[in-house]
Amino acid sequence: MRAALVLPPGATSISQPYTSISYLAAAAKSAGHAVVQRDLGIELIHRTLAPERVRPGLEICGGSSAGIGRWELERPGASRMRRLLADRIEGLLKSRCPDLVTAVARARAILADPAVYYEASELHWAVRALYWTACVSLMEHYPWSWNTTGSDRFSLSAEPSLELLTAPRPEERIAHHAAPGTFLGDFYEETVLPGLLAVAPDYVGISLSFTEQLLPGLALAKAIKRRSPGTHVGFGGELVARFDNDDFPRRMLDTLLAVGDSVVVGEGETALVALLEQLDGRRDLRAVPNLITRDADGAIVGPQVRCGEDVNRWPVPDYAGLDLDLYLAPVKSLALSPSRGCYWKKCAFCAMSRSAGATYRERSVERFADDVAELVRVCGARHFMFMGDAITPPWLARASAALIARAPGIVWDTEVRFERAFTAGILRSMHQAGCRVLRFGFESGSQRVLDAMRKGTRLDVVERIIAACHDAGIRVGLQGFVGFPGETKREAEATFRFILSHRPQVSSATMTVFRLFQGSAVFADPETFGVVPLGRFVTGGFEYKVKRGMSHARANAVQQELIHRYTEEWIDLFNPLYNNACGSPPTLLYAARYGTAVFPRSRIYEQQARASWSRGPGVEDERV
Ligand code: B12
Ligand code: SF4
Repeated sequence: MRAALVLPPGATSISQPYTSISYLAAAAKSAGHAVVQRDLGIELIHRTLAPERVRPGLEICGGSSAGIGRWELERPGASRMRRLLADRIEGLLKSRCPDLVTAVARARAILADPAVYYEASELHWAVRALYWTACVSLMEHYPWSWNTTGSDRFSLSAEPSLELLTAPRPEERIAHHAAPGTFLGDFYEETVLPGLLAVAPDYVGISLSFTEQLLPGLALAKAIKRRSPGTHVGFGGELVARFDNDDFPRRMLDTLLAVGDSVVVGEGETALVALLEQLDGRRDLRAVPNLITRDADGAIVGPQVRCGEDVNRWPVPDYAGLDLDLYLAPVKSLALSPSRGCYWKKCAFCAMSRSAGATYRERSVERFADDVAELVRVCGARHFMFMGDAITPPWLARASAALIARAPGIVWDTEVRFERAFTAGILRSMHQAGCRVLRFGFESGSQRVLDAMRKGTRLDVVERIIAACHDAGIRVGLQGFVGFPGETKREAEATFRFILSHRPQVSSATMTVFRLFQGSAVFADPETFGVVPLGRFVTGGFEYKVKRGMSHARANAVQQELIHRYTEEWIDLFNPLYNNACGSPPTLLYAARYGTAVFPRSRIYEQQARASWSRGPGVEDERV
């Protein structure tokens, strides 16, 4: 069978591919199928930055703020953002480049240059140049726009996808966006379908992980079906796994199965291989685990069998099947998933990965080290992000020994809990094996709040591990948030003070605001946590009221107030471009270069951050 596996546009790192389709491709190939992979996210970014697509946007701008003002008259409601775009373009070009087309070329050169990349202001300018130029290019396609949190990830606006969740006739919208003459329709028709359909795939699998990919993924399915009605189009991924589990978006399954033919909910390797076998033979789709489809009468059926993966069964992910030269970084970095599921599972705010399910599984350290060695050999990568919900210290200790023996000279980062088992000795051997950054689910600097969250960590242990990481040469990133139900402003302040008082051992941090997620313990048992759900879905969670502590709005305001108050102390901890509290290739590359030393500071970033934070709540200026 011939299969094509696709990451639709919507949520894309410019420096590295997302994992899912390369895992699936490896499994399908090992079962004898031919597979092509496409990351349409990075392809769309390149298309958007092409000179012929930047120019119409520039014409709308008239190259000046006044021009943007004229454009805005015809599209009310976005004036602040358009003004900002004009300012940003002027700021971007000032004394650097004559025009945006030159700016893009220069930015690409910086991102490919193994020396200049490590000058923080240059890196920052290059990523901003691409981002703001991509925004200009999209002006003629309003309301499509790019968002970024200032990192290396460019996301398409989530609103069109979110609106689809509640739209009365979602299929009409999908058909509209799939049609030639529209932003996505033209991209698919001109850039995607010719190559994709040239291989005459029997099956096209579309991977949906993030909300922003929903409408683009469905429009792609529609466009494929229009050109090739006989091709089986299937969906899978973390986002659709949520549609299966939660009552609210389950109705989206109707839409997925109106546009495509099947949906895999949960892990996909066994399901994909079984599906390809059935499409090639008896076509009994009921035999395919984790698969939802329609029966002959059009009723939604399945999955009849559920299947979690034996993570040792499948070969190394097939990254060589992607065009890795499309990513914009001086070295290749790849993400690997050493474990699936979470072994702790108790944090009350967390809606763990749906596709991986509740069972924690680890790949054997020998196989994992061989995977890494293979990717070094085949793809020339030396930088790796080990991704999962949480990985245990004993596995990391054993994996370090295996990596030292089988894949010397690599560098990596990963995401962990503050476990007592992280001894100085384990951390030193992890560093020896190439670990340069650990990202911790820190959450709060108040022991009472940690206990209320059922986090299972102790601040004295946190302090010991932070110091031991620093001594071992490993950078520490803390992920925290304010506004857990019942939390007071004083407790939120304690979190900020904890982080700031542990510098320089803590080299970066993120501080978000609590969201009520379906699938979390707070959502399941609101009474216990003093929460009253209001039932309305908003971006990233559900609306709620609290019986005590800070409301969501108050938590937002407190978060902004504290960031504002501590701007100077916070500023280099918080740079989203190389913030090691979130996984990002620039961070790992910088950590590999600079170790635990303070990263070079980016003047451009700091000016922007001071300006936006001093404006107070509503730090929106990276969103156009
Ligand atoms: C790694 C990771 C990232 C990395 C990605 C880096 C990279 N290059 O890959 C980074 C740090 C960039 C990231 C960012 C974010 N992430 Co993230 N991330 C993860 C994480 C920890 C692992 C993902 C992974 O690699 N899994 C391994 C792969 C193999 O699994 P998979 O993608 O689920 O694919 C399997 C199945 O789903 C299925 N499948 C997938 N696609 C398809 C397609 C077909 C056709 C079929 C048949 C099957 C199938 O088969 C696959 C193999 O079994 C997950 C949590 C988790 N454990 O999954 C969160 C997770 C995906 N992230 C999440 C979120 C919220 C984010 C952010 C929005 C966070 C933020 N606030 O900034 C941003 C997104 C920014 C953006 N819009 O671009 C959520 C998504 C929730 C949702 N969809 O509603 C998750 C689930 C975490 C969580 N529990 O909240 N993330
Ligand atoms: S926050 Fe992390 S450690 Fe806690 S339950 Fe969720 S995935 Fe597991």
